[in-house]
Amino acid sequence: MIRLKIDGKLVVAPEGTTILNAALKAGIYIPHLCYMEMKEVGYKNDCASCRICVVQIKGMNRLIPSCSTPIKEGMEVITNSSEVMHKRRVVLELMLSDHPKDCLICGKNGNCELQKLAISFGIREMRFAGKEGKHDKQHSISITRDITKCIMCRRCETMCGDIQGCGILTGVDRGFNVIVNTAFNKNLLETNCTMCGQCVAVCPVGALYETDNTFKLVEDLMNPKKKVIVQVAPAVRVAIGELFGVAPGIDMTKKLTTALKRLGFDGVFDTNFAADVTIMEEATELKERILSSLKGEKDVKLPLFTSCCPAWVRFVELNYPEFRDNLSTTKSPQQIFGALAKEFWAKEKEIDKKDLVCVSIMPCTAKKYEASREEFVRDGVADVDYSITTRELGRLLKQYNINLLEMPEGEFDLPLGESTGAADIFGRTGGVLEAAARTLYEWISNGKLENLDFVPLRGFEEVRTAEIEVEGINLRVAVVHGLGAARKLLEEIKNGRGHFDAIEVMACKGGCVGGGGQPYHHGDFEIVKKRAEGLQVIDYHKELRESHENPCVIDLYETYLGEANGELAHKLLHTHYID
Ligand code: HC0
Ligand code: SF4
Repeated sequence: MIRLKIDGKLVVAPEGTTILNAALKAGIYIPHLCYMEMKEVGYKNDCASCRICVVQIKGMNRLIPSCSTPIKEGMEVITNSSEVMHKRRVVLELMLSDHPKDCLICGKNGNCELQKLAISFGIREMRFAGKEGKHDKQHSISITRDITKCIMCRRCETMCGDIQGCGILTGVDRGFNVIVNTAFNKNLLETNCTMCGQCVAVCPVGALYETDNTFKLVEDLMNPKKKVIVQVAPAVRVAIGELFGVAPGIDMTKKLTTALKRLGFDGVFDTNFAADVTIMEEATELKERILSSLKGEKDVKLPLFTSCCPAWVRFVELNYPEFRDNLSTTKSPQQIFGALAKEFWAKEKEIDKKDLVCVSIMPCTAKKYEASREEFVRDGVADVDYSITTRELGRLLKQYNINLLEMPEGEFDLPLGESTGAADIFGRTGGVLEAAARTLYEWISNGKLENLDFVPLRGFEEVRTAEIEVEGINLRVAVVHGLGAARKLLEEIKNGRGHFDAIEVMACKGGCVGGGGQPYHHGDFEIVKKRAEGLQVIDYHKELRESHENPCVIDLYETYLGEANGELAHKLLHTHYID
């Protein structure tokens, strides 16, 4: 352990700790901008490019960045001398000198870390004349890039390269023109970008943000010719409260249903219902593939990969086409919901599906892209018309002066609002596979599973594996979160190492609870963990915790769909993947 003084306070911290971390741990705040670290998931951006975190060391005649300087025995650090304050301010003013000043219409207005620094430093005049870069805004279906706003903190580059293994974003150019960009300034959709939005989640400024669909939604809601219905993803319910001052992980489902009804939706439904349907289809698919393989049939595609994460699907399509047929053909719950709403619910309600607008609220930016894929358009009608993120919903509720906290408790509409605990855990890493395992175990054994908790599949290790024995069959399964980790596992499998029957992959660390559309966590992964725990608590408290026990799902198959993976189910609930 190293002993040092920071602002006269004795601080003890392990060797290798940076001054910044030692200070933060000791409750001494040093402002910083580019630095971000999430130890639990191996994310560390410490390029020391912004220099906001400079401090003075007694006996040294220059200021040093605290984020990249390790502590030393006997060191005396001063974080708030006049010299430090002066230099920090100059650094900030220089940074602002070439930064656009259109804060009012910026995608990060109110959430911008640079804006917060400018507020705290009381900057009122621009003393230096910088040269603002000239780059047009670049829109994609999921993410908008306003790279003139880039401050070269490189957080997105570290996220995309080190954690997601995608390497789409990198520093280019020199001087005032330096920015993080795609190769040849291509639109993200023209690159191998997966739309995961993890770069958005860490961008401190408005260089990256979700493409906003809220105004489109307002227009649809006031159009008397349209019926507008909404579905809510599992991970949204344990995060939306944060935008209203509630702790992460608190279940806001009941208040949220009322809030959505007050927005004026004609039906307020649950993606969870469709998640239970997904398990019916995906578990059937897995069972069929395993039984075929046991019979010695050739060309059975195992391991089966879950396919509900659209960023993961796009990652496989673009980077590992040889594994494309390993992806489950079952549509994601978002898309299954849309297909059922437009074909089944619309018919029941005698609504022309062309007049029905199906909106989803997702923790994810890639879901916007998924909704737009042409594979999910039938007779010129999309399953899901568009998606908005948790953050967009928070803004919309505030616009409508709907205080989530003051809402009386309500319920989802039926039948597309009924769900089991298995569906809730979809929103955390390992949940889809655990939900599938619960159902598959009972289907193969024809018995009742005593313990529904597949604990080895839980937690936040990069890869978790388990063997599940049922009726003499040994199922080997794995769970991965983060696309970089998935890439490593795929390479292992390609090289003949790692034999599995089923693998769940979620692109974002922690699963959907850590999605690129969730309230900003500002590098605090504990927030993501709390949301995951929140979903687990909901699962524990549900009366039914297995998808195949959902009474509305059972009824749907009996009265409308027929067999799981049967003719109609296949037509509506399955898809194919692109070369
Ligand atoms: Fe997810 Fe989903 S669990 S991907 O993270 O499978 O976005 O929450 O809605 O579709 O259900 C996201 C979350 C979903 C889907 C579900 C799956
Ligand atoms: Fe990289 Fe994901 Fe951002 Fe695309 S969305 S640039 S894959 S981090």
